[in-house]
Amino acid sequence: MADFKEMQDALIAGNAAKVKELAESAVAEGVSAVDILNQGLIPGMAVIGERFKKNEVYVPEVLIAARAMKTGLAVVKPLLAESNVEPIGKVVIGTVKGDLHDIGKNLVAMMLEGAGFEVIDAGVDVPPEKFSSLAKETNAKLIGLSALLTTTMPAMKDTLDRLEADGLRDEVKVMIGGAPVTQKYADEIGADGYAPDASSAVDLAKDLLGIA
Ligand code: B1M
Repeated sequence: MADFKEMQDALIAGNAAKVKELAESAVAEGVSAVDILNQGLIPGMAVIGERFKKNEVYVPEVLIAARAMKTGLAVVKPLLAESNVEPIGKVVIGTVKGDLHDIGKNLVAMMLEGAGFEVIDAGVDVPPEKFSSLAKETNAKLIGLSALLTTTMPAMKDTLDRLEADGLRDEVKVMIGGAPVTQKYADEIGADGYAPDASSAVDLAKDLLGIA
């Protein structure tokens, strides 16, 4: 029988090989993708998120756990597609134009995936028009913008302006983050929210989309 506690513990410890093995044997036993996600992988990542928020673990542990989470997700992803499980929400995320930093953005993307969101990762150095066209194509109602340089923060405002010009601003919420970004800056440029770290970004994404 699938041992979800063992799966959570392996994920929290960042043991990707063990997570893969446990997820694969759960699949072989006929456990559903939803149960593997909701009872094994997501609660494990939630523990890491809470510990990260309280400074009980740091970026390296989170990245290692996130990699283990990704390994588990890769095992269940094909089953999820088959069982038509609806994601809780869709997010387009990327690092803004001119900015190549992606470690924080990737962490936010992984935590969102871990919380059940479908994440469309636009990558780095993403121009405003690309965010806008991706939101339109995918019908995502949330865009996440990451910037690590003070010189690239204005590209966040440019992206909001682009969404406005494309008539999407009322339909799409925009959350922003990255080391130099602040709540004050989010208020100044009219973003819908700011998150200081990856687990707060998950809470904010749920808030903005009205997900309990
Ligand atoms: Co760069 N770099 N870098 N760099 N780099 C910084 C950002 C810098 C602060 C270093 C310094 O001088 N002390 C400085 C910026 C100064 C400033 O603008 N005020 C800087 C500079 C100047 C540069 C270059 C210009 C250097 C040069 O070439 N002269 C250059 C720019 C390249 C470019 O982007 N065009 C450059 C290049 C690079 C590398 C390529 C070498 C590498 C990036 C590798 C990569 O990302 N693949 C790099 C790195 C690694 C850093 C530091 C050391 C670490 C950044 C990082 O990954 N942190 C950084 C110094 C620092 O931050 N202490 C620095 C770990 C990561 C988990 O944290 O990204 O903050 P962070 O993400 C957090 C939160 O911010 C938040 O959640 C994450 C997890 O908690 N968050 C969000 C992030 N995005 C979010 C989005 C959200 C919500 C929350 O919603 C959507």
